[in-house]
Amino acid sequence: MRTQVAIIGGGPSGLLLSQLLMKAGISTVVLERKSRDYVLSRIRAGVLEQGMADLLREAGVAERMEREGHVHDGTNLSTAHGMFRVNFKERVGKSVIVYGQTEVTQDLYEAQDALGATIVHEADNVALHDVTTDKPYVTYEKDGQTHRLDCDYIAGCDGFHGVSRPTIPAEKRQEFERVYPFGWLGILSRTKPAAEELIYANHPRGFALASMRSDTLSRYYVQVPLTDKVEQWSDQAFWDELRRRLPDEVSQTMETGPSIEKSIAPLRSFVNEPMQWGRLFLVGDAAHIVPPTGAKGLNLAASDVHYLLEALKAAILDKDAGALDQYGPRALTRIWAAMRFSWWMTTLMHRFPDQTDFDQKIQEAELHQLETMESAQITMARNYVGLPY
Ligand code: RFL
Ligand code: PHB
Repeated sequence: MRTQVAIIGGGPSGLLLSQLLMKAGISTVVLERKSRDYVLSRIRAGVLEQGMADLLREAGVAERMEREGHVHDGTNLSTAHGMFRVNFKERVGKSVIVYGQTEVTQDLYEAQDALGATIVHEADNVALHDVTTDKPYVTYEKDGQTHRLDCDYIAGCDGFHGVSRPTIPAEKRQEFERVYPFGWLGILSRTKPAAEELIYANHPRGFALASMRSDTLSRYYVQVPLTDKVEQWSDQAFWDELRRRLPDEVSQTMETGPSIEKSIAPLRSFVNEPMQWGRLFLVGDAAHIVPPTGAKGLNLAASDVHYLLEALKAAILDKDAGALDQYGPRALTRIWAAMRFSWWMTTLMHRFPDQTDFDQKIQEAELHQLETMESAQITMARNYVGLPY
């Protein structure tokens, strides 16, 4: 088989890139390790920046998002002294859209089907070859047979645990990492959301987040020690803990019910540099991870897709190969800004096991600034709604 761009990974990065390239007249093949049902069963991000929403519009996959997504003009922050709101619309004139990653992925699959895309699911032992030559190729196994895919370029969209990043020799790349000493226990439930907008809560017992997917589907998280196992947490124990950490007025009226999904995610900040190795380009979680506080992961994957799309179009359609070298540096500037914001918001909102009384006071002072200082709110709002591409 031969294609112009081989895409490793059929998550949101891979599918969005494939969709946009195909619309530009560039051929793609997507190789995904899991089944389609498995990919669509993953519950992940829920908040889309305007830049990502615009990219979905450009890709022709925004119809359901426009219909079912909810525009949020601000967010709530809860502290020991009560709750306050940062009004994004008022501070920076922009909003975010609450629409699940699972829905985005579903919409992308349907759009790809409509374009007749080639997406190989359950592709095992994907391996990248000759990526520093002008004739790279990919091999994989499917139904017990080995296949070869020849291509001009490879996009590594295979997430944090994929094969693309380790294809770059260890001595040719650098990893920047911070691992946080806690995780997020999350549940999805068929209940009315606790509030109209998200609530990020800083509480002495630990962080909590009240989020949602729709008017009838809620997503909640509580900070837990890394040693906790999901089996230890009954639904009742989760709701009790969440209630303790959210403001009383919210806890008292909050609807609870059986969880549809429950899982623990570790928190980490991670960047791999460079993002390009010969004709291989890393995109999304394959190149970087942010802690979910701040909702930047999926949105960063989208901005990577935008930069790589521009570079591949210039190289393939306009024969401007130099544009490809600009992909990594352009993407990384935005990635590090989002790294800083996600790290800041994680540090501001969580209880750290080794937090001293001094650290605690600084956290409180910073929250107070955010509550009372317009310039602090502008900075937060500008980052939360997404920096320009
Ligand atoms: P993905 O989604 O991990 O997709 C990678 C795909 O590659 C496949 N794959 C392989 N395929 C072939 N061969 C191999 N060897 C392969 N290895 C892996 C995988 O099966 C998979 O299908 O990466 P992608 O596309 O870069 O997308 C990134 C986003 O998924 C991620 O950044 C976000 O989910 C992060 N995130 C959030 N981001 C936001 O912008 N807003 C949020 O509100 C938000 N909340 C979250 C989140 C992530 C979370 N978890 C569980 C990590 C909340 C949580 C709890
Ligand atoms: C979510 O709804 O899953 C979500 C929302 C905001 C975040 C993280 C996760 O910061």
